[in-house]
Amino acid sequence: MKYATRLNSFLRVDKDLRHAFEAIGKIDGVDFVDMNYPEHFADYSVPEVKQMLSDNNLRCNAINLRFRDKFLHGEFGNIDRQIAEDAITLCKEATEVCEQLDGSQVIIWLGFDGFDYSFQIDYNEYWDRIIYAFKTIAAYSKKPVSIEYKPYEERVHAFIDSFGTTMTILNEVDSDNLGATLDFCHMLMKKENPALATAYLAKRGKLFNLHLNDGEGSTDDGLMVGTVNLWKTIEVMYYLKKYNFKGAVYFDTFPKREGAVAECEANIKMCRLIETMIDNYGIENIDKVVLKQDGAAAANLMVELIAAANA
Ligand SMILES: [Mn+2]
Repeated sequence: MKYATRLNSFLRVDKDLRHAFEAIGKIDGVDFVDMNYPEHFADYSVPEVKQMLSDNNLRCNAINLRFRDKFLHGEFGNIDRQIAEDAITLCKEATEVCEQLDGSQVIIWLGFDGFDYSFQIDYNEYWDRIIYAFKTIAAYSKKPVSIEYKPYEERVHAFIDSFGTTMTILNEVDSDNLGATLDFCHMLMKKENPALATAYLAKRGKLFNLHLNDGEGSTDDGLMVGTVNLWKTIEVMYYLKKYNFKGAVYFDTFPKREGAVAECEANIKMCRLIETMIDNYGIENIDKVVLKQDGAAAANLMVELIAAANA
């Protein structure tokens, strides 16, 4: 499995991108970084970023859209049509930057598209504008584009709030260039079982990216991988391996009090342990248990997986 890490974890104290790349470049097991657009391109040009990545043996994974305050009332669904068009333009620019950096894809999380009150938006009108935007961007982009959903935060209700809404949009846009990015914490917030969406999308080649982290489920805690919902994390990893996920798994964790390097290394250590567990036990052997639809057999599998970690 390939791993990517979160740049902002390393920019918390020292804001210089160059130093962040140097620190990440030294971490064993992380070869990719995700970058935010336009946020991470304020101090260095795209060619300079490209050079710094290569100097540190790093590759660009995804370019993540970050919409600023101007989009407070919505991105693609903004009542001001010019602002909605500007949101699309920003996405188009991000796809060009992704191309120049040879990144894997562009991820669009619409933090402001949504509503806070009943009767605040016309859902069908809003829906059509979201579809129009994704159709436009997917057709324009030479790189794959994916939707990252989150049920709430910044809005009380995000418009694209769930696996179901995301899938309905993907089906309606119907572009090979458009897929989904799953975020483990976001799925917990929605009370979804992360492995279900992972299995469905990975089997169909629509899982463009996976954000691993952990949390208690109420908010986007960004805790280290596997520290709260270990079995759900192992189940997700099983489906990634079963369906041969080719992307880089991204650590979307937020070290607030921990050192960024130590926190990233803990994520890698946890992921490697999970990989060892699954590889030693064998995907086919897990398949056999899963096909039984037997709760006790599932519990026994968990005991055996613990033993398999040290086999
Ligand atoms: Mn995320």
